[in-house]
Amino acid sequence: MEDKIERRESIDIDEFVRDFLEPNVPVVLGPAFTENWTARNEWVTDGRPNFSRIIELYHDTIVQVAECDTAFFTDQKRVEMKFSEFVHQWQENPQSHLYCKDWHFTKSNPEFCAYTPLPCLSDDWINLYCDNEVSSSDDDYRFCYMGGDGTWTPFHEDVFRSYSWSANICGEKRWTLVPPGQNSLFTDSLGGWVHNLDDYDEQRFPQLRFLKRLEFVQRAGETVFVPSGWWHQVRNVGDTISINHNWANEFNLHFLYARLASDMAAVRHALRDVADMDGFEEQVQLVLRADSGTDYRNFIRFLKYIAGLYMRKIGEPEGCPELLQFDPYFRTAFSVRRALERIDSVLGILERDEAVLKLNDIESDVAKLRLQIGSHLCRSG
Ligand SMILES: O=C(O)CCC(=O)C(=O)O
Ligand SMILES: [Fe+2]
Repeated sequence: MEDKIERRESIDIDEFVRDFLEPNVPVVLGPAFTENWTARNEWVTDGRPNFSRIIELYHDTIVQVAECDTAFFTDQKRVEMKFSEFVHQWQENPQSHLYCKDWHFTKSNPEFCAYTPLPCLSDDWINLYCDNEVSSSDDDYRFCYMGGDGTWTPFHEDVFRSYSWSANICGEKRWTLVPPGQNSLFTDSLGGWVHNLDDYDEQRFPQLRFLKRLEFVQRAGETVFVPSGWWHQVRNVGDTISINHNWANEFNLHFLYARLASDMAAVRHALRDVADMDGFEEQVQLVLRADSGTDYRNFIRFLKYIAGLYMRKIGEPEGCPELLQFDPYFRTAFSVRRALERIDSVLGILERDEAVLKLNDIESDVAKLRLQIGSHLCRSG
C-alpha cells in the first residue's frame, strides 16, 4: 500500500476511471479544477471567508451545527440555528468549535450557482435519482461544511458506502484516510468503533496502532476523491469552507449493495427473537430504512430508475434529458453497456438474496428488470 496520496493537476475521464474509480483509490485534484467556481471567487477575500457575502445569500436559512467537543453516540452533539447566528457565534467564540455540517445549501438558495462538479466526478447516480425520483424536496447529497480552526469530523464511513468528493473553498483540511479491510483494528468487541483516531482508549482498541493510514493536507481549491469503504477523519486548519457530494455509479454499486446486505443481516440478528411474528420481513425493512437511510425496495427502485435511463439511451441516444446534466459527454455506447452490465450483475446477486426471496413483490421486479436489461444488451451488442 502506497503511503502517499496521489495528486493530479489535470485528468480526463478515462484516466480517472482507470486510475481511481476502478481500483477504488483516493486522489487529490489540483486547484485549477475549481478556479472558476463562483464560491471560490465570491466567498473568499484574502484567503478568509467573506462572511457578509455569504450571509447575504443564506442569512435566515436554518443549518445543523455540530459542537465538535461533545461526542454524541458515534457523532457529535448537533443543534439547529439560523445561518447568520452560526456565523456570529463562530466569530465571537472560536473556541466553541461550532461546525456547520451536512448543510443542503443548494436547496437553501437554488438560484445561486456556487459551483459545477468536476467532469470526472459528475457521473453521480445518487443525486440524479434524488433530483428526479425522490418526493421529499430536501433530499439530496450536496453539502456545504463551514467551521473554524480545530473543528473536525469524527472517524466514519460515508452513507450507503458511497464515494464522496470534497472541494475546499478556503482554509485547509488534514485528512486521515484508511484503506478498506482493517475494520477489526478499529472496532471493539461490541461492534462500536473509535471516535477520534488522535485520542482514543488503548485498552478498548489495542490493535489501533497497527492501522495503515494515509495522511495528507488538502489546501484551498483542491478536491479530494474519497473512494467507497475508506473510513476517514478530517480536521480543519484555519477558517474553512468546503463543498462536497456523496455519489455512486457502476464502479461502486457492488459496495453499496454489500453495505445494504450487511446492514440487513445486522437488523435481522437484532430482531431474531421475534422472527416468527407476522410481518417480520416488513419490520426488518422498516428498521433498515431507519438505521441505514434506505431499504431493499428503495435500492431496487434506484437501480430500476438508472437502468431505465440507460436503456432509453440505447434506444434513442439523444433522447434522455435527465442524463445530460450528469454526463454531458462521457457516456459512449461502450460505457452505457458497462453501466447496464454492472447493474445486471448486482441484480443477479440480489436475485439470490434471502431478503428478496422473502419479499414477493421485489422478487418479480428484479426478475423483470433483468429480462429487460438482457434484451436491451442483446439489441445493442
Ligand atoms: O470535511 C469534513 O469535515 C468531512 C468531509 C467528509 O467526511 C467527506 O467528504 O466525506
Ligand atoms: Fe465522509
